[in-house]
Amino acid sequence: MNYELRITNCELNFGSVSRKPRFGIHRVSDAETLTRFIPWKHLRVSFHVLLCSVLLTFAVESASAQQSPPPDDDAPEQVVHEVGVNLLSNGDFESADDEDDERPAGWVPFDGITAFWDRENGVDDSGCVLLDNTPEKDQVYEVWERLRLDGDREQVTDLVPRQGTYSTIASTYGALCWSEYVGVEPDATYKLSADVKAVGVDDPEKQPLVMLWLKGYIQHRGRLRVIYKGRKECHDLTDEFQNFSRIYHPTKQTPRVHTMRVMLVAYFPVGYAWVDNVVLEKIIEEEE
Ligand SMILES: [Ca+2]
Repeated sequence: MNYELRITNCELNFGSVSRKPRFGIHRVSDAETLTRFIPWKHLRVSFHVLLCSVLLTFAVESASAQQSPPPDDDAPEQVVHEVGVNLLSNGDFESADDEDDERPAGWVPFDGITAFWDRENGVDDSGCVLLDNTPEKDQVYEVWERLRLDGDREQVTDLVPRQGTYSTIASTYGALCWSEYVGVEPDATYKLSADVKAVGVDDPEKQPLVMLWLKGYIQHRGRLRVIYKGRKECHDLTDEFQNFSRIYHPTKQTPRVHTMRVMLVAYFPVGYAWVDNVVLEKIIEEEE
């Protein structure tokens, strides 16, 4: 049991997105966030709960380590990728979905409150994704809950007035979006890169922290479960695009991973971020 896997399976539970954050333990879902972005006032109030959660998690992990791993009940056929080919079909956000020309192809439909298809502020005035972490978090939770229940993804136009820096979604989950799923080639090395720019709202010198996540999944009991994740933190952003990249080994420590996807997130500080030319490609890693 390696440390990264333990962290993957030990997350603070924010429960239903319609409620305020609360602490606990849960299996990883796509709604997790980093503990470091939880407001400190919540951490202080709930420290004893957090401590109990961590202790309980280690107990659970120790117990589960004694057992055989859960079966991968519907693993797809193994894939083989060509080196240097972008595995994301619309990483440059230029193509519209076949069934809805108001949203880009190749990406999980954006939530319409923290993520938007911006068709003119990408590289060379092209299309990109705009991540806006300025909305009030309680309103975002309501929208996400509505999306979960009925899939309504209309753009939210009646934003409630912002109460302050720490009442925004920037202070908890951040603004986010997901790519389509892509098969994973066993033992392959991947590079994820993107062009990123951002502007701060409360302080022009403090731009949102953008992260390029790669998440790896297994199929278990009829649903995909995250057992691998890694991120590239994009610091020192400006209003000019910069390219960021990181190398990932999704099956090195978690060999059962067979599916992956990209998650783009704009965390605190409060502001706007634009991401374009997202490239996920198999590479041949040079030996040092
Ligand atoms: Ca573009």
